Amino acid sequence: MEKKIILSGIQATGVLTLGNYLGSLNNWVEMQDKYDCYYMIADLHTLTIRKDPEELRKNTLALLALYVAAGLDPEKNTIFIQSHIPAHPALSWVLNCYTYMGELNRMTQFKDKAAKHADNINSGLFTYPVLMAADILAYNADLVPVGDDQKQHLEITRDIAERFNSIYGKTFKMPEAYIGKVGARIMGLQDPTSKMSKSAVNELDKILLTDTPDEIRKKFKKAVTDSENKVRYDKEAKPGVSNLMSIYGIIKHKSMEEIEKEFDGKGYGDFKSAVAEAVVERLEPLQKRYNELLESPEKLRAIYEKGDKKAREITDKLLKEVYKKVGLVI
Ligand code: ATP
Ligand code: LTN
Repeated sequence: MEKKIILSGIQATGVLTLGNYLGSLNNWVEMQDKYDCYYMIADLHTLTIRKDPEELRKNTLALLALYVAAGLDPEKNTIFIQSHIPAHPALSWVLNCYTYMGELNRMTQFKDKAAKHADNINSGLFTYPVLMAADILAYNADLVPVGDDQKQHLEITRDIAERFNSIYGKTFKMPEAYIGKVGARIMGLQDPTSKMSKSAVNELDKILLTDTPDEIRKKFKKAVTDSENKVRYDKEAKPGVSNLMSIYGIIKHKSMEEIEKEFDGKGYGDFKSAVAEAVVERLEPLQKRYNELLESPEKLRAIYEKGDKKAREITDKLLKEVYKKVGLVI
């Protein structure tokens, strides 16, 4: 039987957080044996927010290094850079003409980002989901592993695909979001009612994948909990503790009940240090590989060049089919 196709990507906006890792990258690693996987660095999407050019270039290669350091095997997965594949923006243009302003107006990420960057509400920010739809549809992806916050973008991708298919006959496969049961939304350590985000201003709110063991310990020690001093999962009443339990559960492959049992009779101090140690232990080998890879840019180049080539072959074919269907001379 043919393997199902997976596609996903992350923007090159800076160092990833533990939320990005547990919500997406970690799931990708677990999928690499079972599926035909395409993982890209979404550098074109990053242009929607103004960035220093040198910083963007650096972030792009750093993110690639992080993909590999997190466990994505370049031999098993197609790892590539979005801007190196001309079919993405080309298909995105066509799809723009099959997407309504009203649909884009409903996107919560657009509203959030527009509010955060009121001085630069550019049309790229508005049509961001269409480029994302092109990323996905260009590979006939079956599944798209993302965190819960990207669900709406998957829905609009399906709407666009369905609209196009109903006009021109079956062209695109209907993709589905693949959202991990746990870790879909890791919350901030200081504000456990909103998601941990790499752009958070409060450094204590987020664990960066490049944090040192001491920084990680310090941040968990200061994580907001409650006054009950009992390790019990209750997302509404105990958002802080429940978030720490989710983090611990994913890393240790334990259910919430098992964690409650493990820390029965113990206070938050013990629990927090156990969570911190689990995270440190998980991130240490990742950081070592990451630093090694950053030292060898030629290795990184070889990885993306190989991925780019395969991605180009696949998408060129699909783009031609789309051009033909809409009436362009090919
Ligand atoms: P920014 O702060 O710049 O908006 P971000 O931290 O929200 O960035 P993205 O680049 O938008 O990160 O997302 C990368 C991937 O990580 C996506 O699949 C997203 O769903 C996932 N993700 C982001 N934040 C979390 C989180 N707190 N918990 C789980 N998954 C997350
Ligand atoms: N919008 C996503 C990044 C992204 C993506 C994609 C994810 C761009 N293109 C295609 C999955 C599939 C984000 O902000 N995390």
